[in-house]
Amino acid sequence: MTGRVTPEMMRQYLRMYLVLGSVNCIVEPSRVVQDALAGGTTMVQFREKGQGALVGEPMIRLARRIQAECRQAGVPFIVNDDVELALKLNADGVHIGQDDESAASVRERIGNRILGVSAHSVEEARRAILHGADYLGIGPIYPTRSKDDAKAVQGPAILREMHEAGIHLPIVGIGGITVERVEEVIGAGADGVAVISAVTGAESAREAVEAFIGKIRCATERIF
Ligand code: 3NM
Repeated sequence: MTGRVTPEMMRQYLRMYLVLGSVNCIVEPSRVVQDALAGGTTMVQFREKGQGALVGEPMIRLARRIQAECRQAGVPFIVNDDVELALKLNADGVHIGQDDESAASVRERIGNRILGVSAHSVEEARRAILHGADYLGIGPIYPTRSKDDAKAVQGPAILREMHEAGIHLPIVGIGGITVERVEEVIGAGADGVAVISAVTGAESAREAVEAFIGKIRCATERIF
């Protein structure tokens, strides 16, 4: 990437954002990614966390396989938390939470790569914007079983609250999002949905993503 991603481009990438690591998958994770990309996934985050997560070389090998799938599909590959890994792999971006290194310091280290920051309040969102975030991840919108240390469920109202507070950075909703909930999440102001289990736990990741894309398209057409 030559310059920083534009907000318009970022909103496109956020439409159907697949987040995953090996603990979320029953089959080979890069296979899930391949299927999900065939279904139209617009961005992928490698999030190797939780009990039984890979570390060291096996973790790096998996990251490379997933990255290769993303490259082939022309879809950005984002690394969760691990700035070292993102730089080592020349990933397209990094996603960080509030407990990780400060967004400003990550921005300095990653240059023009995409920077996503999880925010749970207007104050956290404002700080992330000041520190150079390209997008905000807001959640958990609904109850989730995919994150052990998830904060209290916020409901779609938090997305509306962000807009009303003048937060205009691209936003993705996360946490418990299913196809049935897409309309509510986009309707409340998210540019897209970030999903783990509704895709990784589906019998066909491709069909699951296709169903999401169909709903996202309908929901966004209604708004824009
Ligand atoms: N972050 P699922 S919720 C990775 O609230 C993650 O910031 C969250 O998984 C947050 O789609 C979450 O299976 C898990 O609910 C999302």
